[in-house]
Amino acid sequence: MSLPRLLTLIAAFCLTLGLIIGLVSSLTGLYTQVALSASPLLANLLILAVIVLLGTLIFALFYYLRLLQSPQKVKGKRVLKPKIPVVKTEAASENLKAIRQQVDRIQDEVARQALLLRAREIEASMARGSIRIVVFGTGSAGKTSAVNSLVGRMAGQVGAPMGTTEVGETYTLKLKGIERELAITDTPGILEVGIAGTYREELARQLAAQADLILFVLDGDLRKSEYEPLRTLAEIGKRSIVVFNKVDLYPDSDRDAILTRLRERVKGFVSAMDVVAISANPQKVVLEDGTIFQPDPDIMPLIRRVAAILRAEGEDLIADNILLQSQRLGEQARKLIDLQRRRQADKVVERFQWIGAGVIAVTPLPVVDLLATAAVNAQMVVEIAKIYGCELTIDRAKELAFSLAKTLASLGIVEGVIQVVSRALQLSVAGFLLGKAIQAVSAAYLTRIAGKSFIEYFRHDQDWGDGGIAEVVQRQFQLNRKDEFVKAFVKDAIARVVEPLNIYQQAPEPELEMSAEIESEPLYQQQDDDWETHSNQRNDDW
Ligand SMILES: Nc1nc2c(ncn2[C@@H]2O[C@H](COP(=O)(O)OP(=O)(O)O)[C@@H](O)[C@H]2O)c(=O)[nH]1
Ligand SMILES: [Mg+2]
Repeated sequence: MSLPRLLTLIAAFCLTLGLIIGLVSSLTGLYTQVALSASPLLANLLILAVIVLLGTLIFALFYYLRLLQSPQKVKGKRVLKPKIPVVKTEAASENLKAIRQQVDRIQDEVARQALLLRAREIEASMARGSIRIVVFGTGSAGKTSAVNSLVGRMAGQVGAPMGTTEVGETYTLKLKGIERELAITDTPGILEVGIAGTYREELARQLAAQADLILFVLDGDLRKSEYEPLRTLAEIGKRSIVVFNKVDLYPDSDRDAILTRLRERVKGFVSAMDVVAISANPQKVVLEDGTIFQPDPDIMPLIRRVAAILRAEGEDLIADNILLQSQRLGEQARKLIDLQRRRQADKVVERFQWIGAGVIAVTPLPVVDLLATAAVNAQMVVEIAKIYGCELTIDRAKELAFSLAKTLASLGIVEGVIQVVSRALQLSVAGFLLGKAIQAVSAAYLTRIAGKSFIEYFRHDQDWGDGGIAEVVQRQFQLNRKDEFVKAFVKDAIARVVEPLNIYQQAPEPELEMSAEIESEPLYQQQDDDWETHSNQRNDDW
């Protein structure tokens, strides 16, 4: 506390004390005088009255002081400007900031621009602050009619054939008691025939996914094709009002029965209150005297429900939606980056698989288990890691490569690969080259499995997941052993590895004869035996 403030406090305290002492002494004097001149009872009453008066004065003083200090609090909630919940919008802003940073890493220019555009749109809607209502539902259910009635003028063309509304059209309107402006978007319907309809349906779905509030228009009982999108929208966190339109076509009892059934069907994701019945553009009726009468639209149940929801939850709906949009965009950016990285990493794996095959082709290995070690190249691990933004030392890469090679051997995958490859090669490779070719192509295949496993590892922030390294490697082996893939792979391998071997075999160089000796043994059979002993031994080690 500052010195002047302390001095003021002391002075105020002394003054108050002086006043109290003065007051008490004058009250005592007064009391004595009245008690002596009149009666002691009267003196007591007088003192009581003075004390009550003083108490009231002090209470009034404190009350007004408080009023002066916090005028907003006392005036009540109504005077406060509507404010979007801060935490959610801040989270959304953080997401958008992170997205901008991620976007820089996306090489595909078109995808990058699309993401940036969407981020700007989200920011703009954050700044604008209007509530976005999207009218969605089956074609010809009466979406455009509902929008027209809501907007109070002929905002769009209303017609019987499906597909009148080409693109999402937006109108702005104000509702009594709602401060924010409402932007209401009419969409093309779902369930339209033909390709153009499918495109429009996709557009409608996108618009619905961006809404703060959805008016899901039906013209009867809920069909399966309507149920699915309605539930999906609820699952992604969208608030929907189910609007049962064209009720003028039904007798009251049927209308009530349909309404009850609708509420029953959407139970669990749309509350009963949010299912309303309207007639947006009722049919003309011919009266008994032959005159034609056009009934007025009846959309009050819808207006009342929209107003009630927006009053109670409008701010939350906006904030939730902005957060959801930014999260979805973030997800999209992450997927794009993942796809891009995976393509780059696949290229690395492909390069190393043929390098490995080439090396083994000219120098086959005497022991089959060594194949795994030879196939998992530490340099490949370093390069994949780099694509995923991790700088690995070559020693760490060697460690990782070794543990993966050990896993390949211990799980029987080396043997499995040799079987797959030899079956595929037997038909197309000449007998004397078969052993060499099997080893070379198997090395390529093992490199591929190892590489793909490392991609999974780095994709998940250097984590092998709950099942550990073994599960990842097994899965990659299973994924890569599909018939069509093996055929294509072996065909490629023959062109890249075996055919050059053939040419080379026709003009052998003296120093390479050693490897020919190894190869002359029935390599595949022998490797089978080797595998048994080695794998058993390894299983014990683990
Ligand atoms: N009887 C009746 N017909 C309606 C009602 N609302 C719309 N319609 C008719 O349904 C057809 C399709 O309406 P429209 O608003 O274009 O449907 P949208 O394709 O969902 O936009 C038109 O012929 C409308 O006149 C209604 O409340 N009652
Ligand atoms: Mg329409």
